[in-house]
Amino acid sequence: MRLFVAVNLPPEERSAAFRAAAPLRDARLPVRWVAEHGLHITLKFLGEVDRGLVGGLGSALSGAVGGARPFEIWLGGFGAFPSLTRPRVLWFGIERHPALELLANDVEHAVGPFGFAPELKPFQPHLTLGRAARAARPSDFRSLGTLAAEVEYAGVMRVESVDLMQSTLGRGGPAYSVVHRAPLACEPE
Ligand code: 2AM
Repeated sequence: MRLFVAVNLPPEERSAAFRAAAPLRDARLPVRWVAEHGLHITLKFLGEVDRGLVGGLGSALSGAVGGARPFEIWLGGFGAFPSLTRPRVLWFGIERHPALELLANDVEHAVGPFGFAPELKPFQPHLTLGRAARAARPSDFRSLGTLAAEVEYAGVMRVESVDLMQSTLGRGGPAYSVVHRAPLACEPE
């Protein structure tokens, strides 16, 4: 099964982010847009994983993040990887927050013993809104700078859990489901 580790948004915030990205979707760019329910912050992509590892991965994640306190992060700002002029991934940004960096680090340590190598690239938290079509050319995105200026979004959310997610690829795009929820420490100090 295809797995990844993510922070999911509360439904109201997910909806607000999706609505804020409407001017981009309306512009008919050669982009495969992520459906509202598919918006999430990826902490670690695991890829194809043996089903037998799910229980162990879930326990390891719970153990790794269970000591962290819930915290709030700000979302907003539109951008693209690698750039707005040659976009492959279009996103809303996530405030750089030490607690989120630590959480991503905890996740790396939790999954490492299962054979998942740490990311070589620095963690750049983002909310993927869409991915450029394979055949898209840079000239298709000439309007993106102007459009970006029209997009207004500033959100805030509380990070209370880390989720082990399954991605099932289908014709209408991937469907995501939570296979294990690892809550951050909820009890008062
Ligand atoms: P993204 O948020 O940066 O787009 C589920 O497929 C998630 O795993 C996606 O949201 C994507 O993160 C990430 N992902 C998918 N395929 C990947 C790959 N081959 N390498 C790294 N991350 C991937």
